[in-house]
Amino acid sequence: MGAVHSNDTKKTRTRVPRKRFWLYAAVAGIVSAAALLAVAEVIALVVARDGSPVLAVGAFVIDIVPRWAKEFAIETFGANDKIFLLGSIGLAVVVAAALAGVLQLAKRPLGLVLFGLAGVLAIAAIVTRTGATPFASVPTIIGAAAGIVLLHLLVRRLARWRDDVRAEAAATTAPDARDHARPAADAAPAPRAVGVDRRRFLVGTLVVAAASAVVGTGARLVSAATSSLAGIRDSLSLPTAKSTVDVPAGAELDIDGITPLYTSNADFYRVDTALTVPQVDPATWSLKITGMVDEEVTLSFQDLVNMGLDEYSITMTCVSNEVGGGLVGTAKWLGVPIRDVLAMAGPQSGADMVLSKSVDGYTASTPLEAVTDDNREAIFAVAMNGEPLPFEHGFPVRMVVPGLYGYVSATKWVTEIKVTTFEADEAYWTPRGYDAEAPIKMSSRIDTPRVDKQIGAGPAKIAGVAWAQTVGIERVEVSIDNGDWQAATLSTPINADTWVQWFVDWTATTGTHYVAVRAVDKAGNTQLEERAPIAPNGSAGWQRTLVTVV
Ligand SMILES: Nc1nc2c(c(=O)[nH]1)N[C@H]1C(S)=C(S)[C@@H](COP(=O)(O)O)O[C@H]1N2
Ligand SMILES: [Mo]
Repeated sequence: MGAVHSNDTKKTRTRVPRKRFWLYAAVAGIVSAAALLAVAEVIALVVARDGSPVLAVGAFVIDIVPRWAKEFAIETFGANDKIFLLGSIGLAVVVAAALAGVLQLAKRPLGLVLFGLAGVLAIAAIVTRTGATPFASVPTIIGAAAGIVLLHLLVRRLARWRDDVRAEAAATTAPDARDHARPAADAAPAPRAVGVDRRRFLVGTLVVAAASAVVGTGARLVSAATSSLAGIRDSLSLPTAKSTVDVPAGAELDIDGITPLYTSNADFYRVDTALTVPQVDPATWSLKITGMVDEEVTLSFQDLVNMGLDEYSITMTCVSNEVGGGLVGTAKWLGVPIRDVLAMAGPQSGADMVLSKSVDGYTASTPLEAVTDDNREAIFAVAMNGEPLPFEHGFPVRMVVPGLYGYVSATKWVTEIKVTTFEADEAYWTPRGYDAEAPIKMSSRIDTPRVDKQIGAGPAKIAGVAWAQTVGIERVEVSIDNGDWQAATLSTPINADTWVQWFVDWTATTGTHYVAVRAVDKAGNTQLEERAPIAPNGSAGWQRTLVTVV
């Protein structure tokens, strides 16, 4: 049985045409490339999710594909245009890998060089992407190393097999040698070596192919399932800001119970109409400037960030904030002026509003002038207090416009800005009982003492915050038990768009007291006593609080 078998295989192998080795070499190249990608996927899973060469190169190609090719793909394949693009990339990779295998067999180490070159190109695509982490290139480096080693080993086995076949052919020169090959087997070791090297190549290739398929798909599936956006957000590293907010000494008062100058992201109020927090991938996000513009503009996240980021200190306020309420917060935002983006599109005369649109369908109407004014720091924000925007606060991009309530300006997950008119377009809240335009009203708030917390008699501090965005707070005054208004001490202001902290010293006496607060802005307006409800354009009136001293 053994002899018969050996005779069979020998017959088969000696009939293998030479050209078949090129085919095997191409397969070895493809299999090694698959191993490269599989290893890179696994490493990416562990080290740097943004380091997947498959996704990074895919995104890179989508970015650089010329417009005519994109249009061709969309026209020809419609909604499947992305699949077409990715399929083209895949085909190119297969062809290049096959070529590398053939080259490696023909002219060592050209195939390895080609693999190395592909790795370098992939790494270039990865590290030049916005927000690439320092480790993003690691998966491709290790993957390329593994691919190079495997290509070397597999093609070496293939070359040995080929050499065995050649040696055998040389040893049996008679034209009918193949039919009388058996006696030669005893004399030469070549036939056995042919069998061994052939098996070693085929088994090695099969094992690598199977392992790559299992490991690679497994890693991608795990990555997709456990993904991804949280990881992407965590590993997003934004370029250094061109300018940062200067927080001078005295900008933050050290008083028990006072609101911190900057609200932490965790404590920042959240208001939106979204049932589930939208999950927007910065890699696929884009911003369109449409409507009454000279030329529509579409920006990717990378385009936006490439415009350069500056840091802004801005206090945001919700129209639903009651007097003394907590729907107000201050953050340091990293962003790009909206006016710079609008200028690229060229708003046309006659427009007086921008309608910002969110992925979740939410819309806000903002006066065009508020987002084009050189003196107002209206921004597309990408970061909040030193980290990428939290998902609840609009990741990856939101608007922040000083001096306007959030519902008419602070669109989260923003994807489109339509330049239009108040006459032609209506925002989400307009038919729901809120004004189409809504500047923030000056306000002041008492943070301490609190109505629900007794204090002891003796020296105490009454303290809080006050805001009059775009104008600035000139003075805060406190009246105790309807006494004279006394000026509070203010923290050193950051800018007109950021609230100030204030305090007055007070000697608390046992009993109950009424404390009232009001602010005066830098334009000389005094906060009015008269109360207004939150609808249709924001609450107003002085806050009065009851203090119990024991
Ligand atoms: N997409 C979207 N953006 C939105 C809203 C919304 O409902 N959907 N609400 C707005 C309102 S009313 C306010 S006050 C601010 C609140 O922003 P914050 O949740 O980050 O504090 O977001 C604004 N942006
Ligand atoms: Mo709001």
